[in-house]
Amino acid sequence: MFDWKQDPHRRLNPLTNEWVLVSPHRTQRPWQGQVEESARAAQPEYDPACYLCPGNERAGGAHNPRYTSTFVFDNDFAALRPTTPPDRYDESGLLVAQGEPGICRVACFSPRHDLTIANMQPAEIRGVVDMWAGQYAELGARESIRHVQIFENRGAMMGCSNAHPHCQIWSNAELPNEIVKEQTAQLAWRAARKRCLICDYAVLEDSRKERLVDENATWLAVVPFWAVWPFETMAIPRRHVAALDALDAAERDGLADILKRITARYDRLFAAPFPYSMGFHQSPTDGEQHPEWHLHVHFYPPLLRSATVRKFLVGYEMLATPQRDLTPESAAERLRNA
Ligand code: H2U
Ligand code: ZN
Repeated sequence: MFDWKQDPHRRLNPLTNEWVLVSPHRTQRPWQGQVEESARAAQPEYDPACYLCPGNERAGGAHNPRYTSTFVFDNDFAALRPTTPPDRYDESGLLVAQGEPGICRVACFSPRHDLTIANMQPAEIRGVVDMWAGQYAELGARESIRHVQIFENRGAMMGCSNAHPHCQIWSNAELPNEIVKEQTAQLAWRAARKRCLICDYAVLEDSRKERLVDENATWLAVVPFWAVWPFETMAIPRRHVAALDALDAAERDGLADILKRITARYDRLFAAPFPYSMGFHQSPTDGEQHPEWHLHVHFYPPLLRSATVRKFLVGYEMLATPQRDLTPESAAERLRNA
């Protein structure tokens, strides 16, 4: 048997059936790569130039209400439009395209421009959880919407254009690539073993502890065994629950708590605001029963070794398979200690 801490090996992501190459011996390699600008200056509580702050004007002339908790609006530059005809084009099976109708929204977490999940109060984050659950239920109830993707880009490094705490919600009729992969894997696991893949995984990680980052009574957070990004994490509800709107009150508080714990650990890791893309994977809203689906959260942060040095998915990773040097076990240990 190879040595996990020394020998190059590949690990399977059972949710996507894709492999990641792990090269632990390379963590000693000298580095002469990119050095970027460090942490951004502190933000004001209210920014008159921010298109998300209460009362301010957005592109196109709409004015935000003087909201006091969360605030959701249709994206003024929506990537999807509800009126697009869903026609299919197919030329020899080589030029295949399909019209994609959908609805895109932006959701502010707080009227305060300077807050992030890590420094919001638990009760405020609980309000955000309820907003997410409500958006999933409301958009998902529409005939034309079979998938609702809630995601947050945080930090300029992840292409986020505005520091005001917010997320995006893209909803549409066809299942996106990552959802198709995860649904296929969860269906196959259930068919073969009569159990849920993510329930089984959560029990295993809870007993091993070495990849556990944090936990509470209803949720746990791990660096997945198959993580691609150096400090990638996944938050999983302990109970088998398919989507946000099915979480009970204790689980909603638990989600607010685990998100605060994860993001606070991230910010402490390199003593700087930690950029990431995060989002929920949950049951499609296609009107079918989905007993195979287990709600979870993915955090994909780009940072590798400091607040300024990020991991790039280039070269071998673009052409062959993702690769990492730092083991998921070492990453989890560093996050536990942060
Ligand atoms: P980011 O979180 O990726 O920076 O996105 C902010 C979103 O806000 C982006 O999708 C939208 C952009 O289209 N937006 C508006 O809807 N109205 C505005 O006035 C500016 C930005
Ligand atoms: Zn703002």
